[in-house]
Amino acid sequence: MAEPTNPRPRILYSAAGPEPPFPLRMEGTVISGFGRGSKELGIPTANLPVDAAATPWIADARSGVYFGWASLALPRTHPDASSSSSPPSSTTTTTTTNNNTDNPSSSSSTTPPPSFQIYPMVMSIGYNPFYKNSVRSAEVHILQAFGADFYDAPMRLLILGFVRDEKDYSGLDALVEDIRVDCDVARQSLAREAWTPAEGVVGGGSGTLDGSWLVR
Ligand code: ADP
Ligand code: RBF
Ligand code: MG
Repeated sequence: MAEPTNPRPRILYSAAGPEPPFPLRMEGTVISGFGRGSKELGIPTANLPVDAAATPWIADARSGVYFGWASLALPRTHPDASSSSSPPSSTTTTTTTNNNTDNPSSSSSTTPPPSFQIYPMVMSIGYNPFYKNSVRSAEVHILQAFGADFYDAPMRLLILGFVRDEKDYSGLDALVEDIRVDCDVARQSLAREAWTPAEGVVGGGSGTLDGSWLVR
């Protein structure tokens, strides 16, 4: 394919920041999806349960592609887990055996829960017409490579905008090509100051968006 083909705009909405009804929030634990090999296509998607009791707005939400920020509380053993909030444990075991005397906030041997880290994301909410699903799914592609899976991790989403309606395609290549463009749209739209959280974004970058709910 020699032509630059896809004429879709890469930056959506005003530089001034998200517009109502956004931001929308969603949270849950990462579950197994349909097992269709999204990972092999280079677009793994972390699935969340679609639960109108926990996420009231979702029942009326337009099906389609959205973008925003995801936060993950990765277990300490995960290769991409944050190291800033806790000292390395495996290399400092020479003289101490599980004592917490240097940590006044910890009264037992339990370690504090992992902290949330923020990543840019693009997601689909809908029936995936290419696969003709009968139940609605919510799946999030985080715009970063991970060293390991993170099933069962707590995930929060701050959804900031709508990209497009979901579509059917004549083949998998066309679907994947459109998702690649969605990723580009998300990345470029989120890169602006008013669209970037003030704190907690993995790999740096900070803006003026209130992303405090993602990390608390
Ligand atoms: P499933 O059908 O179980 O959702 P996928 O092929 O969509 O399988 O892979 C999803 C899993 O891949 C996620 O649950 C997560 O553990 C892992 N994963 C690794 N990298 C990413 C990423 N960048 N975005 C989303 N999930 C990722
Ligand atoms: N599935 C569809 O059937 N139609 C779509 O338009 C569509 N768009 C998607 C956009 C994004 C950003 C993502 C992450 C997924 C999308 N999907 C869509 C879901 C896709 O079919 C699913 O992730 C498959 O598992 C990919 O193999
Ligand atoms: Mg998935």
